[in-house]
Amino acid sequence: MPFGETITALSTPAGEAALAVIRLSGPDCEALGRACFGPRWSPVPRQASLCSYKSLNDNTLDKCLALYFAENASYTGESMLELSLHGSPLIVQLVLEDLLARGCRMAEPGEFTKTAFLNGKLDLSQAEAVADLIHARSTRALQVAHRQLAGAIGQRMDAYTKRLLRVQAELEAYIDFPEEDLPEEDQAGPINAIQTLAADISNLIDTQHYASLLHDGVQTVILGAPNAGKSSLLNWLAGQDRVIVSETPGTTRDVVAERVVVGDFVLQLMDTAGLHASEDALERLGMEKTLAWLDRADFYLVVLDSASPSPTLPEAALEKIRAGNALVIENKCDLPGSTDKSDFLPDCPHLRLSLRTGQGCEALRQGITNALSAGHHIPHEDELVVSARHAAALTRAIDALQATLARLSEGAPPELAASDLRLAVEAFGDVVGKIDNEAMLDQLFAAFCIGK
Ligand SMILES: Nc1nc2c(ncn2[C@@H]2O[C@H](COP(=O)(O)OP(=O)(O)OP(=O)(O)O)[C@@H](O)[C@H]2O)c(=O)[nH]1
Ligand SMILES: [Mg+2]
Repeated sequence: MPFGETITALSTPAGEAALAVIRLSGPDCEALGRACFGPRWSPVPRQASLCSYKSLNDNTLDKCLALYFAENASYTGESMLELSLHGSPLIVQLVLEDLLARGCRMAEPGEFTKTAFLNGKLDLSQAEAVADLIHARSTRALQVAHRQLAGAIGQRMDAYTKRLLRVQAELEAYIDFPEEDLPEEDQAGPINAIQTLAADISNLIDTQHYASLLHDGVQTVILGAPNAGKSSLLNWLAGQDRVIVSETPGTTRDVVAERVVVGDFVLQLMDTAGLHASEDALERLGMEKTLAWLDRADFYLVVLDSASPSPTLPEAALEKIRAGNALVIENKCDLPGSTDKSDFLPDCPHLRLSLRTGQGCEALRQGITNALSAGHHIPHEDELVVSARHAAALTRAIDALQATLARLSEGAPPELAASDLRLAVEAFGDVVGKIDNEAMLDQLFAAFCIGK
């Protein structure tokens, strides 16, 4: 197998398209190119050349553009070849079959990026950013992923490590100069430095919730009494007639989900069955589902019919709404009997509008963004945002810093206190992937798509 160490995969979506890109990475991409395009092919790195792809049995499979990357100057760090073929599923299949016949191996999901990580081209937080970039659904999510891909998290971990090493050096100085010889303000130095560092790390950990809102979307439950206009709200936000709207109360019985983008947020909207006292078994099942969804929600849109008396929602639901983040929509303000409902859930922001006439609806998107921004810690654009995995490692760092502080306050010898700091440095290393656990790496990269 001459090209046994070369991996390959289709890097564009399967199916008919204008173009299809097949990627190859391995030590012998230049020789492989010559085998497929003819012995005279001599690529200039990063310059496309028009080539005829000939299979092992000498059939021309396609005319394609070949882009060659030299070892150490490519995404993976190995030599690489990218073939832009005509986007025919048959051509793709024949070319891949031919590459496998020449000894190449199909890449695992995320294997190109994993190779880049293993060759030191990306740290782990940057590799994760590649997946985030591909899956980003809002411009803010893109911005966060771009920043992470540029290495911002790695730089922050380096800065934290430097701060810790300074503290460690100061503590080691105490080993040489016994405590009683040092002025008090010098003893306070390392303690203050550790406390400030712990506070900085804790602020960074707080951004993980926002990261999950960005990546998984804001789980948003639309709830209220039957007929209030919940399904009308979902349709308005989705910009289409996604769910049935009718004057019959109890129209919606199942939970219907729809993803919409509102400002910087992606909302996973859940339209639910109306909440009220009902003897109907099917309706009661629907309501049980609604209540179960409330536990998993990040945000509540409570819809009221402002022309009817305020609804009696189950106390369990009201408790969750009060403790959470909600916006009350006083709908049907076009009806003559409509009255102000600001005394219902008075601590939540309210909007008065009509989903039928559109009156007041222009404020809806901004109202949702405002309510979400008020209820969640939204990092400033310049702030770093970390994932749950990063936050878990950073929490270990904080634990180590607290342990150091405790030892220092107990008057333990400085060398003992300094030894805990090493654990914090290791935790910073875990964030950027100085990880030697093969199983964990496999799990991380398995979440990528094939060809990335
Ligand atoms: N006048 C008026 N009618 C509205 C407004 N919004 C919705 N409706 C009407 O109210 C009725 C119920 O609307 P839906 O959106 O189906 O209400 P729902 O809360 O989903 O109802 P259920 O699924 O049965 O719980 C429909 O006939 C809508 O056309 C509004 O702003 N003004
Ligand atoms: Mg409905």
